[in-house]
Amino acid sequence: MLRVRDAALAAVLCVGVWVATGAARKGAPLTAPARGDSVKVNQFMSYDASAKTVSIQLVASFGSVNGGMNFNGGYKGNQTITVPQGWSVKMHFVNKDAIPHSAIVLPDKLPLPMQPQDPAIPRAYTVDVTAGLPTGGTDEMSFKASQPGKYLIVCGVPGHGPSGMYIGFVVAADAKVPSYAM
Ligand SMILES: [Cu+2]
Repeated sequence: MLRVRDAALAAVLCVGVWVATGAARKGAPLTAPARGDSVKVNQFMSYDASAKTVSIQLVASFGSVNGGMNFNGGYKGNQTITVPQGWSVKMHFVNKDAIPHSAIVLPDKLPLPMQPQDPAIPRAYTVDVTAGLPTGGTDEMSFKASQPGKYLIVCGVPGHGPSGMYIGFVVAADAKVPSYAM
């Protein structure tokens, strides 16, 4: 008897929560969440609009696409991350491949250099850009998206960029929030 009543009570509570969250969602503005609210764009990106910070997971070799020469499964620019001008970017790099990889932000200009030297945005590169980070290696890039323009996130290990290991990165003056096109 008690069990049945508990189940009924749980059902009532569930409906109550469902109605409450539905109502809250309906009334919440889409572009201006409260301070500290993290908005998840996809499995690789979330942001805080009031703090103007975006957090990006950059997985070198996310699956076997392009022979593992990819970031988050993207290669040859077929994914594009867009960040509003003036926002702070935190990019968490991890290498899931059996061979070393790294990351560096370069101007959107092809052909890519065989061995990238300087980043297009200050501090927008991982440690060991040329040698690459080993399997399981991680690093965090923190930089400001100050200069609007089109860039590429490229692997800095010699030959990997020209082999297609790059995705698009845009700093947009007219974007309100970050986005991730794939
Ligand atoms: Cu690489």
